[in-house]
Amino acid sequence: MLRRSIPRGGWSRWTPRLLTSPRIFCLSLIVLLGQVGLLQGHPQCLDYRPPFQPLQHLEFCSDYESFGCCDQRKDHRIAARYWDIMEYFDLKGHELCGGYIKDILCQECSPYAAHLYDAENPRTPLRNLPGLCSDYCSAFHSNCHSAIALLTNDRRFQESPGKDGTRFCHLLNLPDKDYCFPNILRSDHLNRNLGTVAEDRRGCLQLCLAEVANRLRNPVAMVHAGDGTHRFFVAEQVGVVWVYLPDGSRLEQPFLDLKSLVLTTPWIGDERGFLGLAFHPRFRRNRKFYIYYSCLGKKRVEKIRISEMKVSLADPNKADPKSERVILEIEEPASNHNGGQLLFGLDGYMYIFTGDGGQAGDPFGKFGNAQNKSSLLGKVLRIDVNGAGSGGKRYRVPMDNPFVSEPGAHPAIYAYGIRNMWRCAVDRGDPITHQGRGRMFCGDVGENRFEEVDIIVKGGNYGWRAKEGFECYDKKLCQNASLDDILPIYAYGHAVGKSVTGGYVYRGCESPNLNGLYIFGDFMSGRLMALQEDRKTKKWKKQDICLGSTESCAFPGLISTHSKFIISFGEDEAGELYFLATSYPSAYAPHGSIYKFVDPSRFWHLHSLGPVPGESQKQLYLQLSGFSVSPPDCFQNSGTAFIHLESTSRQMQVQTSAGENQE
Ligand SMILES: [Ca+2]
Ligand SMILES: [Ca+2]
Repeated sequence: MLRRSIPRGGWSRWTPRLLTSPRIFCLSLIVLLGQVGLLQGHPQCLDYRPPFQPLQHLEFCSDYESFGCCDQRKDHRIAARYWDIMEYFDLKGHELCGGYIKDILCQECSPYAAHLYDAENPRTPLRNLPGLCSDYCSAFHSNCHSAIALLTNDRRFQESPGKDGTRFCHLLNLPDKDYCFPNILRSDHLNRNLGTVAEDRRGCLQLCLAEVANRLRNPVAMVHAGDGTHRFFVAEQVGVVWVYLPDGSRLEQPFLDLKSLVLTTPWIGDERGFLGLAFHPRFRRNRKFYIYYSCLGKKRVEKIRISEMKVSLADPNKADPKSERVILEIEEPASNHNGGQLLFGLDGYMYIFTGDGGQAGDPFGKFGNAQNKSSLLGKVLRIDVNGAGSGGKRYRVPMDNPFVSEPGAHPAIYAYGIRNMWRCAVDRGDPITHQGRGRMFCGDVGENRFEEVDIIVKGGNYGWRAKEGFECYDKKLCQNASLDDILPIYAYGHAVGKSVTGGYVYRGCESPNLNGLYIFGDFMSGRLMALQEDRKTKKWKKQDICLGSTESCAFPGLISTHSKFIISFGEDEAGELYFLATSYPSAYAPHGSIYKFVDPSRFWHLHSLGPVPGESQKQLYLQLSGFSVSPPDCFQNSGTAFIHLESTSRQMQVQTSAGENQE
């Protein structure tokens, strides 16, 4: 099958024929990519950048010209390598192996190259062959094992016995079966159950949803100003913030448009962009709010920037575009892991959650950024925005920050050992007892095995890169006795989901059964989950959230499915809980929606309250679904909800914690 020294020109006549079978294969790949590949989240290139659309047509790896990791130059390089290899083949070999070799070489252009070549796992060297699924690998090996020596210099592959592909395919095996080639293109099992939890297991929390907004471009944050207006502000990754009024309508003009400053691309997997927004605790008085976004600095250095802005004096629904005052900028060594959460604690200080800087395995410096207290990356920072610091700093470091007197440590650090916390929230506390008030919950996205949920405490070391979830990641650092890290309250493996999105502890008054549950999700799998604390054992128990498995979700206005990719969670001023998701996670694609959680069981609570016959029962339910109950009707702190009954013109007072008392 192999032969030597075939003049290159001789192959041109073969080209049409020998590409016939690969062409069919390629066509099916294109179809698959169109249907599924783009819907899979978290694609990444070998350089940790998001995949992109090449500016010019790709002649060789043309399957990846609409979305992938190769430009024309790289495509030419791969084509040249292909032809070099094919010079060793005769006609039969060409027909048998041409397609395989092309497929394998072109995986560098796959939008999932980082997964296929194991770049995501720095404990293993970068593969020089992509991860192949076992069936495909066996077929390749049995037909074309002589090609292996031409594709790689790695001696382990060459030493594998000629006829038996088991060892070879074992070496090419990827621990995550979703990511091997060609499964990566067909892996639609997550998409198929778009947002619905497939299993309705016992103990599954049954909730319904109401879609309150849609057509948003990767909505990353939904926050309220805490000013009593019950407006909410929704930020899109591209850098636009919209105002929604309590009646659910959106103002035509954006609150803020920073598109020209914000660094992002339309490519799925781009973690850069407008990432966070928080209002000053005294916003009503000082009109200040804070933003967190990616931008380009001098010499095209990528940075994250945290700025203060003010709302316009003339229009409370518009930011003053000239008011930006940069508080902090941090250089980003890679385009992934840029953190993005901003929030104010009950202490009035601003908390900033940065990522570890990027690439994989926190490779920077001697032991990574997250464990390095001289770096601001991989940290929770705490600053006082109400004062100026030394050296022209536009913030003050609180005197009781944990590392202010540690030599070499940055005084703004509040907690460390963080990989890439994506979405954190402060617990408002139980509406009556105030239990839990002030706790800060975060989801910390894992490397390639575990996703975790943490409660942030002052001075805490959250373990990364020594640990991922409860397990050691960097063995040497992990065994260091001085690590003294804080374990997550909950962690889950990648069979459940591959990118945690932190949520909120529910403290609203419309769904009293949810009080105290920490509700969060997974960006990749679209799963919604809840954690409940056992206050005796201090352990947190997970419950899955099932949607639409009760008849209640059939009420008009309620739904039981959602777009898959859960980007963020949000709370309105009254404490009702929402999440933000999209069916196509590109910063420019207007496929994002906001969903409100509705607990259908509260219907039964109220049903038991008294005589609400027939049709008015439904009316009552609909009102409770949040459509007619305007937030000011719900007095969070008094522990009671006043619900106006349209059908009976009667006021009801319901105790929020149990729903047993009434007036
Ligand atoms: Ca980064
Ligand atoms: Ca951790």
